[in-house]
Amino acid sequence: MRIDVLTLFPEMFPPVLNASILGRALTAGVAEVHLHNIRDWAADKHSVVDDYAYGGGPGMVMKPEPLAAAIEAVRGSAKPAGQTVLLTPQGRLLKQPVVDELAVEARLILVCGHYEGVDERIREHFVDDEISIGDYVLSGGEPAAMVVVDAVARHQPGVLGSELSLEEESHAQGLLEYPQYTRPAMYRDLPVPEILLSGHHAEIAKWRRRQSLIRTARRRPDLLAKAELSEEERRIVRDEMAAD
Ligand code: 4G0
Repeated sequence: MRIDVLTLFPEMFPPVLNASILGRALTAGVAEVHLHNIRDWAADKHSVVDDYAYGGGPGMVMKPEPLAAAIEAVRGSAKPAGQTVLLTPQGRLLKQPVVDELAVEARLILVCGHYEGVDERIREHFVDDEISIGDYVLSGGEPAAMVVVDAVARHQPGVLGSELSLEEESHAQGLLEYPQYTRPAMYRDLPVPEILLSGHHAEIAKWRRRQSLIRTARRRPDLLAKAELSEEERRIVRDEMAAD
């Protein structure tokens, strides 16, 4: 997969993209990220990319010409063009199904807005999709674009965790993860739950499933509406919700 990022701050990306599992995946060539400075497509000698809002009001708006030129140039540089996605608090919320949808594309163009927003004509005529990483406003779309790159790269074959079986995926579908422990078995006066040291794999799997259910009931009861649970699992959830 190839991801092109259009931004006024390309220098923000390498420290994040080169770190951790994402860095390893990109170095291994699992995906390519190409960074482009929108300012390079500004027409005037001062490289102006923003202007006052028609109708007045506080803050600046990103001008259409540099953004349109950047999108068209980057679209032309590889085929097929792929989806052009604007990161904006007004977009559809990024959830795992949205990540799965983006991850199958051969190409993505991520557009990072700044100032108070982007000229509406760009949104209407040059952008295919608008995505928000959550209901809050950032000073720019860059952190949101990094979130999309990370989430999408995790799905590429060869990245740690991407080979989870359909069986494992659908089992954990829509529930929070169970608690994890590693050595030492006793840290200060805090033991690891005994069951995890027992070697009884079936019992461990049961315990983990129960922990996932309890956690989800406590922290994200909204997720339970969509989860596929057995009668026994529904009972565990009901008991946990009643225990206040
Ligand atoms: C476009 C994304 C870009 C429009 C971007 C702001 C939060 C997110 C930006 C605006 C962003 C997110 C209309 C304020 C840049 N902030 N939640 N800031 N407006 O994904």
